[in-house]
Amino acid sequence: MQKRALITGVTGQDGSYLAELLIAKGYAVHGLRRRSSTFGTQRIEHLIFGESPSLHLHYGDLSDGNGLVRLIREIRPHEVYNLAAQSHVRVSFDQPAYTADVTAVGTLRLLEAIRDVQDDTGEQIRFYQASSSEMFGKVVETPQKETTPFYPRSPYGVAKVYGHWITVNYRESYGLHASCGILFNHESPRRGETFVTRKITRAATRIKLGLQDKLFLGNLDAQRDWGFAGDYVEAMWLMLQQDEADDYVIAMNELYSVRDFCEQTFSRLGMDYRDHVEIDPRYYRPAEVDLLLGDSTKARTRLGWTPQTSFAELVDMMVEGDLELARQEAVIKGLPAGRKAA
Ligand code: NAP
Ligand code: F7E
Repeated sequence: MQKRALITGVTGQDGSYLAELLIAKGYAVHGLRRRSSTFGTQRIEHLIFGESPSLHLHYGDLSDGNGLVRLIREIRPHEVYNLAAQSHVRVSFDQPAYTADVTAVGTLRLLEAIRDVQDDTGEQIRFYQASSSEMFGKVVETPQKETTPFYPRSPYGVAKVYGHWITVNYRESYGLHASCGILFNHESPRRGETFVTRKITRAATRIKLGLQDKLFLGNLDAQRDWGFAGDYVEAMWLMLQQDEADDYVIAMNELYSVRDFCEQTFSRLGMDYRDHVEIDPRYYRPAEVDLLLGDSTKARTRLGWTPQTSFAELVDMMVEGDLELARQEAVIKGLPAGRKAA
């Protein structure tokens, strides 16, 4: 029998990689999309157009609980992956109530919908919650693992703690097969352009081709454990294939600073980041997360999860992707594309 999966946040970075993975595994994949005045489906166009579209999109929103119930009743998924969120930490300080409604209470609405439909049909629906290393915030131990206490430092982090614990609570209260992946930062050429890694690779490649001069950043000393999103969605799927639901840290177990990321990106393009990067205090956060370093031993031993992409390969992949975008932009602008390329 063909398995059916529902992905919320399918138009986002992780949603696009997870949809590809599940389609490759033979699933019928359904995705929740928000209505917007533009298409917003750039990351998944290859899956929804063409001769045999393999991804089925449905309008919906995590703020609309009744809509979620209707959708789950209609699709009757075997697996639900909750990737939708207001996912930007800096923006969560500007929109704290909205972030709480979508990222925290949205998770509750989805769990309630699953519980209702599962009770009615008697068919198990397995659930994945996109928890985050941001929950560790002002870390109380290093590296961070599943047992490390949470100390969130942003409205986003607080909302994710709620989403995490309500998922654990529904597992323990109602026996739902509900697992949380506590994922550390993961990036790709599809990463949103306002997250720091993509902001850096986008700007550095545009600077290389003469499309801009400067890159304005905030705290260069922040340290993160960065992996490749394509590797991390495999862990999400593995969690839902286990007999018992559980929570897992997913990380590379390696630490780099924002400055390191700048240094590596600009040097690949034959440049020195110090000639182009300037500090703009607007990008500082009211409360910063200085250091996140994961310990993913549990996922590696119990799930057999092994990331395939190194930090250097990740940077290369993102630089390549953005160099191509910059070249296209240079052509449109009539600039001698690639003139300055190494
Ligand atoms: P992303 O690129 O920002 O994607 C977020 C997705 O959520 C988008 O599809 C977005 O739709 C959708 N969304 C936002 N508000 C919604 C709403 N009210 N109702 C329905 N959908 C809504 O995020 P990502 O990097 O793929 O991350 C996926 C999930 O993992 C998120 O929950 C994030 O918080 C979490 N996470 C991410 C990381 C990371 O490093 N990437 C680490 C840990 C946890 P639009 O396309 O219409 O905006
Ligand atoms: O910032 C510093 C910034 O926005 C990383 C989300 O996917 O991962 C992500 O959250 C660091 C921070 O990611 C700029 O202060 C410096 O210390 O790329 P980011 P994040 O805040 O770690 C977690 C795990 C998630 O769950 C989230 O959904 O970089 N930084 N200068 C900057 N950050 C940004 N965005 N822009 C700058 O100019």
